[in-house]
Amino acid sequence: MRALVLTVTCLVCLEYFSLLQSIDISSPHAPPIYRQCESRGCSDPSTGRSTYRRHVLQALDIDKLRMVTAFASLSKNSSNISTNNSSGVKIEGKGVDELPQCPMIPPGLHGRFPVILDSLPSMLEMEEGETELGLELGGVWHPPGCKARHRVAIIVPYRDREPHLRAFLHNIHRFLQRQQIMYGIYIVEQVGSTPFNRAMLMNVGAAEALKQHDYQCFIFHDVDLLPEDDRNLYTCPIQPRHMSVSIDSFLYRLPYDDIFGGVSALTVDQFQSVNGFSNMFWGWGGEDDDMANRLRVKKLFISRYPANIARYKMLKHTKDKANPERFKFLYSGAKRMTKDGYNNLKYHKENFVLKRLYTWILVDLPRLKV
Ligand code: BGN
Repeated sequence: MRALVLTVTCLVCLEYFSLLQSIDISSPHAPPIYRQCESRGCSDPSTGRSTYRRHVLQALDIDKLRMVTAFASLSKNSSNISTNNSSGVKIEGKGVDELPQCPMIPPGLHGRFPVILDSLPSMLEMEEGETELGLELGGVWHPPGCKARHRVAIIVPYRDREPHLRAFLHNIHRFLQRQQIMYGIYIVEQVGSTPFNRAMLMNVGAAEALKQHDYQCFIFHDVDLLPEDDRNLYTCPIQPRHMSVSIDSFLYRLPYDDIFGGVSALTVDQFQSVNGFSNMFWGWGGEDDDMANRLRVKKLFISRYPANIARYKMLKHTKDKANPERFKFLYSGAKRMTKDGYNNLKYHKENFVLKRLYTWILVDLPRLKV
């Protein structure tokens, strides 16, 4: 039996590594949306050869992914470690720290899945059905049966978009739970009718989330974007990651190389090293570009999943008024970086509620001088 398990594991590993190899020779003739450009450019000037790369998750199909994890748990069981962890079965009486780590590749992923937008329940109905999700107050969740590899705060700047919030909550919890991460959802709402300050709300969300839990990773998330593929893991890699690569309303194409808006991931350390977001962008536009500039100053690079995985649906809404001052603040951004951001953040917390599906933070934002 042992020999059989060993042979099968070896075969699976061989297949896995051959897939890893195959990502380097991905066809340059693939449609552009399937290709990823390396940071130094799309072609090598000396040879003229394309330097496009594909990502390993793109090369693996979902059934192979399942096979790898199924065999991993089979070999674990056969070596008498009786922790039925990757199946999502709760191990009674064990604290999170005593549990084995969740598998590297979550076993319950679906790949592309249908986003639910029709016949959404009311907020009350959703809250009542929460028991099915097994959330802690504040919309916090730990995977049952294993210790999460990632502790992630999902931070959502928000104002006056209740239908979007319902659609977001209805889809996002199930999506995140299939990824077996520990997460909390933070809806940061701006009071009043002064121009929306998305970036400052994200700074507030980061500050408040860190007061609640020992997070490692922030995902900054627009409420109107819904992921379509759960291989788009909500974790923080070594480099910052722009998550919303291909959006239906942009015809599933990246508008420009440095875009960092929509949904983006930064480790807590990366976020702190760039002093968070600028607080100066009131109204639509520019704050994400300013963050991209901050990352460049700190020699961090924007990484991305391939476009066929990092796919999103955008919910319909009227466009906010663009901020006429965004160009000015964008050009002078790098100079202000050390004094405009997380370290000079001020806000008046009007309300803070650990709701069943999320943590709600209502804030009044002052205009800050730098
Ligand atoms: C850009 C905006 C981004 C926005 C994307 C996608 C600006 C700055 C002008 C130089 N940038 O144009 O903030 O995320 O569009 O909508 O407006």
